[in-house]
Amino acid sequence: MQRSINNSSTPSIESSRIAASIGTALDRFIKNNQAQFQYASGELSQLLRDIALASKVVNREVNKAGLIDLMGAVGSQNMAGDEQQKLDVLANIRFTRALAKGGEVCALISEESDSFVDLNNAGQYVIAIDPLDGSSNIDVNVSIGTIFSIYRRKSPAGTPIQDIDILQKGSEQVAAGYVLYGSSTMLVYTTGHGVNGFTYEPTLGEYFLSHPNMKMPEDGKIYSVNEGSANSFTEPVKAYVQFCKDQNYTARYIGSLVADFHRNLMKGGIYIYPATAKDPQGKLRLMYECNALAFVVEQAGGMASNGMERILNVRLKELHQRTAFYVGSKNMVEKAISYWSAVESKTD
Ligand code: FDP
Repeated sequence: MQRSINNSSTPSIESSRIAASIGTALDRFIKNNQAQFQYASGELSQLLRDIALASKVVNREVNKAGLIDLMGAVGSQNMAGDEQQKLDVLANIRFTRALAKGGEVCALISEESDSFVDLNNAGQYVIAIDPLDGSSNIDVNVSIGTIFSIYRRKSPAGTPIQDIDILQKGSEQVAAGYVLYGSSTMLVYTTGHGVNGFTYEPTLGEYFLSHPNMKMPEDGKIYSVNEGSANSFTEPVKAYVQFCKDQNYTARYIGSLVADFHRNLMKGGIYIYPATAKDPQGKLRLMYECNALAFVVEQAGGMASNGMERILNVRLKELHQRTAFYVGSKNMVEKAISYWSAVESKTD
């Protein structure tokens, strides 16, 4: 008997169980959503592709770090005073090179460079990047990440870069995201229209949409803070951490910001890096760590604060400015910062 090719029992190409769809490739997703962006010129799309490409190269190097001489320190310190690891330096080179070649970026601010790096003066975008975050975890095969923030320059293209281009508030970001080099590698980003997550398929060499329109649970039961520093926490932080224990919350702290953030985004939770005696302003950097994650978390329905103020409203005075950071599920962050308001009202 001859079968008709129009037989209605024939599964459609989209829903076939024999060859399940692997999802939308990042390139296609960027192209399909380009029109959402108010400066829909394709430049931001190209910039996101450049970041994705560099992250694939870094991913390759992270994956074989134990086999070739890529582990350990290079013997120098970065601007923030952290010992630079070989992979930190290498990731910085990979991202800088990809962004320089792309031509869309006029200035790059990196954790690994003292001042901003001039790229293409005709470029419309400023990028702040932590090429490899969580460096203390590199040598021990624990998840690490890349964090990036993208701003549109304010001065006319083709003129010298000015402070107004560089020192923009987090609320002025046009896109931000992170790459997590974990049990699988993921790229998560927002352009201000929700958050989407892509998983890297190494055999195809491509990211595919795996987590569309990510939403953070409003509540959670995970708290992430380095309790080894608890003796030097301020009273409001001590009181909130005690509250978490009284609620029987689960403590989870990897010590890699991107990994801790990503887990809490998926499951609901709060990450805190408060001011401590060692780091009175907090340890994390506003420009290339906290602003990006604050933009992502707000777009996913969560919240980010320095304890007093919304992170995205904090005024930036210098490139490597540090801040205290409370980020996560909305109700949890609100609860944590309510301990600050209690202290303030007592001292009024
Ligand atoms: P690292 O110093 O290893 O680069 O960005 C700094 C950071 O890691 C974050 O990724 C991490 O969450 C935090 O510092 C860990 O700091 P502590 O070791 O002080 O907890």
